[in-house]
Amino acid sequence: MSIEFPELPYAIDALEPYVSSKTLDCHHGKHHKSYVDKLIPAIQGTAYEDQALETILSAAHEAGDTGVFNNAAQACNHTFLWHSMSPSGGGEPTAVLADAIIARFGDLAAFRAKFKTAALGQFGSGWVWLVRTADGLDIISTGNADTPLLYGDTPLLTLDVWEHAYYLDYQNKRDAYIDAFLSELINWEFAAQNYGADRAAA
Ligand code: MN3
Repeated sequence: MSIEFPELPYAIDALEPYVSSKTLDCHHGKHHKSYVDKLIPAIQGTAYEDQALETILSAAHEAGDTGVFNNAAQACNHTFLWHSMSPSGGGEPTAVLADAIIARFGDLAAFRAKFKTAALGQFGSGWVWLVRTADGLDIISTGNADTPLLYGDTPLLTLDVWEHAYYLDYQNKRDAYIDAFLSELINWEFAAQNYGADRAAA
């Protein structure tokens, strides 16, 4: 069995006051854990058992195996989310990623505005992503457990806009949660690593 419930990459209170320890305790310790806890018995003794999460979610999606897909994709999406935020986040991207942001969006303020519009515009539960496509950078939103990995895009970073991600701290003010992510938490270093890894592979 290759699937495990991962630790957070920082302390439970490290994102205070923008994401409280109460939220992280519930979001990581209960929501994320429950996706992993449901996935493990569902894949035991199946062809998925020893595969990587990314392989499982793609294969389950292809096979129309919705239960396995939802739990595998959500397990994957949440691990990616924790790394998309950092206690030393915010600020500006550097080097090649900064150039790519400017080339695609004009400037960082325009990137933030477009990301925020996408995050506010996602009706109901879902995710907003900065991705690298065949044509360059893009911002996309996906519903429920859906992930850009299904469409051949390379995720650079993501924000969870399910209500469970922000309701304890921001109630219905999704816009304030998005602003805090973009100005204080966004992990440009992680995005740059994903961008660079993709460039190296291309
Ligand atoms: Mn979530």
